[in-house]
Amino acid sequence: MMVLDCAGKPLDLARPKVMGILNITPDSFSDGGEYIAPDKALFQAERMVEEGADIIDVGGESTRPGALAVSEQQELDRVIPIVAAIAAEYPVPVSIDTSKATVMKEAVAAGAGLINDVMALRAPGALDAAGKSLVPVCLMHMQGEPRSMQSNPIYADVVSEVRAFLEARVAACETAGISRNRLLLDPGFGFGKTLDHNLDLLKNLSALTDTGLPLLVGISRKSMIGAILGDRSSGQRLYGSLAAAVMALERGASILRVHDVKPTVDALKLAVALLERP
Ligand code: 8Y7
Repeated sequence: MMVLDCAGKPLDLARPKVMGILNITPDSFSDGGEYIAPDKALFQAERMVEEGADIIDVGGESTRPGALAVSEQQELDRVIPIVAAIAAEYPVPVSIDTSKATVMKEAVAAGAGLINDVMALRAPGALDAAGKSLVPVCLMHMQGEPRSMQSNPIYADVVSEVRAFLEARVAACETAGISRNRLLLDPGFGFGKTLDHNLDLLKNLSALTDTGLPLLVGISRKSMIGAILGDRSSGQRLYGSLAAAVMALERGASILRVHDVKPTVDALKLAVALLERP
């Protein structure tokens, strides 16, 4: 059975796992120079752990379409104290959501047990930093870059192109000395994809499982759910997100990255009870 070693904290993927999202990004009322207070972030982390989160994903750079880039120092200042505090306080692994080599290095030094990179280690120095870290790495597919990725994404066959990209990144990792047993794959819902592309990927998610690498899926509250529900705002996408999480699980997802931990844990328990029934 597949058990990942996340900096000394085991993550057993025999059963699906829930990754709770902790964004340390400026709140919308600030001028961009501020970010959420550490005590608020830690309170949210504690709440997610109590609700049954198996991993806490800490991110300091918004990857939303059109989001502004964050400087390295700004990102470090935001995330490192939070990573250190959560890693020390709770038994669950902390995941660092970053594309920057320095942030990977510093976060792992502070106790992070997993690297979650939406750039799949394509940024300068990232392959080397992740390789030296010895923690598992999630490689995500993205077409284009966050600033412009949603302007006109085009694929001949989204499923096979995402798969080919991820396989190429796995090969690049292996060449850099990162062994397969440290890697997870993610199709990157919403990253350079139209609604149709996202639906094709979810429907055919199981086409990505035969690499043998675990799949991580992030669909929680994404615009594909808002679009299907009819222009629904992000706070009104919970029930749709739960349905999508269960369908991703049925199609082979091992880790679900979500905002709403408790509802997702409940939904996945029901799905597991059915899926494990002979
Ligand atoms: C994903 C992600 C985001 C995802 C992985 C959002 C950081 C956008 N989405 N990481 N990050 N997979 N692995 O809506 O789908 O949460 S940010």
